[in-house]
Amino acid sequence: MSLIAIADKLSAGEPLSLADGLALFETPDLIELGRLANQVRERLHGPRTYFNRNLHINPTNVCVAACKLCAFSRRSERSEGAYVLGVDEAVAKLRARLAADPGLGEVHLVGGLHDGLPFDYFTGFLSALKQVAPGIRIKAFSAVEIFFFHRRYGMSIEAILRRLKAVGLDFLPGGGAEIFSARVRQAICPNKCDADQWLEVHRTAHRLGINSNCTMLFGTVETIEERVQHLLRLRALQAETKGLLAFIPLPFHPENNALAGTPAPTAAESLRVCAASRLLLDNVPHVKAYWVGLGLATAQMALWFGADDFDGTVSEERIYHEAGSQTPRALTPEEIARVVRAAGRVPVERDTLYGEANVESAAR
Ligand code: V47
Repeated sequence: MSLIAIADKLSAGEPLSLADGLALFETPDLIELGRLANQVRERLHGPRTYFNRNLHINPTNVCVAACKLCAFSRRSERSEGAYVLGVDEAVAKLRARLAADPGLGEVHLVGGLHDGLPFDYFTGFLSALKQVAPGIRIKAFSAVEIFFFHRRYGMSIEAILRRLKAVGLDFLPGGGAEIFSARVRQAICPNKCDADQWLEVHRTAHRLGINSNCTMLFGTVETIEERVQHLLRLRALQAETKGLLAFIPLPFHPENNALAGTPAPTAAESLRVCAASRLLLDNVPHVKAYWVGLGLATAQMALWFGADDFDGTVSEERIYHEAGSQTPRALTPEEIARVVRAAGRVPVERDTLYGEANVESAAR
């Protein structure tokens, strides 16, 4: 399948097939691939590049899953570097961030699968944060955590989501999808939910009016076909529910984890995945260049390879930095705007649901 034939399909608005996807991942013509993805990106969003003011909080790094890809998790509370954040500590972090930046719009909350905490710990966490700042949206708990709660606390996925929504959950982050192939999951994350279970959590969330993001972790042991199949499963979920707002390609970081020694994906590989994803996921509105994962330089380039979102100010990021990310741990909104403008794009501050945010301060 040539890129010319794929370009014709795209002009006709036809969804791409598995064979088309393989061709996108195999073509030597990275620039043409980027041009096609950029056409879609500009048709949907013009030159706009979205970002938000967010704060990452990871309640605990204690995790029973022991995923080989992860540098963040600790096996038990007794392991070196293990922690469980008290609700008061999380509230103090939020208050400090709000004092520094009253325009903060979102808390991004994800953590390990800790089997010794009551469900009340998590509901208490959400309601305490929401009480401090009722206007802030809480994007919390990957599908892997929701599925773990369902098993651990003996409630249906729907009941878990309803309980969390009632105390402040607004949105589900896209983590934990990794690669849906059972072969790959067995190799890199055998103890967490499988593809069907991950998809079922998002399907249920969408039915309850909770939107979500989705991700793909690339650069471990997956084949190109497994990447394309992953993207096609996300596209099928979206065709069914329309609840996904953004896709985030996540390049593997190989430091301090059990897959150390695997070479990290190059910038060219990350740009290819970004562009191919933009073209295959024709029904997902946004593609995020998560600068913490990509690195700032590659994230800038990604804005010409299909991505229209730079993620956010982040602050307090741990998962990628423990796995070797060399980016800053946070950026100010001004720094993001400068980096985006330097890439030739127009920064637009957004809220969690892609409404424009802090428009007055952006004009200054
Ligand atoms: O699920 C963990 C990945 C994810 C490593 O929804 C690793 O807006 C690379 O999902 N190398 C968590 N990746 C991050 C995530 C995310 C990030 C930003 C925005 C959003 C969103 C979601 O990070 C995990 C896993 O796939 N991860 N360890 C690693 N060593």
